[in-house]
Amino acid sequence: MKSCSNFGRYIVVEGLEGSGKTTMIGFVKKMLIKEGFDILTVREPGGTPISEKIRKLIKKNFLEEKFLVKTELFMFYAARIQLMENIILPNLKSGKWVIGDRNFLSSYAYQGGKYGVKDDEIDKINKIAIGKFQPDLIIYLDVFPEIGISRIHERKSSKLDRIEKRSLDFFHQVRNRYLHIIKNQKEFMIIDANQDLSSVKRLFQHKICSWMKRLYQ
Ligand code: T5A
Repeated sequence: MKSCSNFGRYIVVEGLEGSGKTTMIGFVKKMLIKEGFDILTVREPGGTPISEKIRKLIKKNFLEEKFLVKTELFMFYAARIQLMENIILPNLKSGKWVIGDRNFLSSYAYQGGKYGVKDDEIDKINKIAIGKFQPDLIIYLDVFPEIGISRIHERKSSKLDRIEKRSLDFFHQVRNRYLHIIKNQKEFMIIDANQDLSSVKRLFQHKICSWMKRLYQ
């Protein structure tokens, strides 16, 4: 893919709830548009009519039936396939830059681990869904679950979705998974997102700019 010089670039931002992904993506989108880039932003799960329907279903609280982790995994991947095939890949092919709020690393972090699906099983699904496709850059916003979740509480007060209602232990496990699996990615950066908003923005801008300088050297 990278051998085709007219392809766009795909940057993925990952992190726990309240790590500031959406905020940082909005910020960097504005910054890159000012620099003359054609930017598309997408979120997962979501971004197409079918994927948005799957998103609603995944977030809904079901009292009458247990939501199994394997079901979740397949639903996230179903939404991802729709988004990749119908939106992300065509836009990259036309030269646009795409910034994604989450991608496959979220599945490894949230649906994998001790109580989830084994990594080698996720690998198989991942291969069927997206093959060898890799983002050009993954930025992980590292926040302590206590801080991230308290930001979400402040924002939404009482209305938390099914996943946000999980225990702090669950989010600690997700954070540990992220910190472990990100190191196997080709091009990644970790940003300390526990700091105040303007400090995180400064760090984010600095990291993106230094990556872009390397890209165009
Ligand atoms: N999921 C997703 C899986 O389990 N597996 C998968 O494969 C995929 C793709 C998605 C859910 O699905 C799960 C993970 C999630 O539980 P979502 O609603 O899209 O659900 O949730 P998130 O992606 O986590 O989005 P959030 O909006 O919850 O978090 P963000 O985007 O990281 O945070 P943001 O930018 O919206 O900020 C939250 C609040 O914090 C403030 C912001 O102003 C905002 O109010 N804030 C800060 N405040 C102080 N200091 C800072 N540095 C701040 N940064 C942000």
